[in-house]
Amino acid sequence: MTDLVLVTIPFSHYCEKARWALDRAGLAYEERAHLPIAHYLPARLAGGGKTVPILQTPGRVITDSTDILHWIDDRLPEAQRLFPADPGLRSEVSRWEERFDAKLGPATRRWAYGHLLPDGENTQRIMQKNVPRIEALAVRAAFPLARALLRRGLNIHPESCARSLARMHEIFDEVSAAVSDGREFLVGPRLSAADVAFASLASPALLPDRNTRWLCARAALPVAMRAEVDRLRATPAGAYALRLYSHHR
Ligand SMILES: N[C@@H](CCC(=O)N[C@@H](CS)C(=O)NCC(=O)O)C(=O)O
Repeated sequence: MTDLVLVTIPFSHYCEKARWALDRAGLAYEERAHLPIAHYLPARLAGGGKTVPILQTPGRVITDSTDILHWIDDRLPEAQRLFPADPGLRSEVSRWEERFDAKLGPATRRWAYGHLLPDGENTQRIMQKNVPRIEALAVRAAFPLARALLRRGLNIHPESCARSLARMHEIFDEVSAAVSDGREFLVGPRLSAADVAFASLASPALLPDRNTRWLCARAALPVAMRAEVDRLRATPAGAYALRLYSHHR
């Protein structure tokens, strides 16, 4: 029994970021997962807006993944928090995290959908996992419509996907430069919100083994996507994110 409810789209990487922080803090929660578009009503009923994750707590409803991480931090001893107390480290963590939230998350999402949506069979399989049966049936019955809505909603076409891939490379290069000295964490001596945000928001482009429950196995990816995933996994930034998944997720 728990009084925390997390409303999600199960394969959303922002939701993965919130789940990671909740799991790491040992906080029990009930996840209510929905498909994109089908999530609108549950999100509203939960007291949120258009986007997930939404965390319902006894005191308030939190409608942004970063705010969820801060709320969790308030419940943890200083040594376990994702935002360090030291002002210099804290502002560096926040700077990276904001960049990942604003630029990396939208880019990996658009790029991954751009590859996955044409592969109707695999995408339907991903979408039917972990959601209410009625939504799984609906997506099976009306996949072409769902696909068209997603393409329009996320502005997915070859040029925008190419721009997103360029943005991903830019951010991976920045992170690779920062971790090329072999450090375990992006900022400071222990896991921070910058690490959790990077690994989660990069996960559609890295397919960490620990995240396949929410996405799919690498072997099931379209060939061109798999090739890029393998390239990104081999970068210092990719290797660092995969290490975070192996050791800290
Ligand atoms: N800044 C928000 C972004 C969350 C976000 O973009 N969520 C996406 C899923 S990946 C969403 O709910 N999209 C639905 C929509 O915009 O209609 C956060 O960090 O929580």
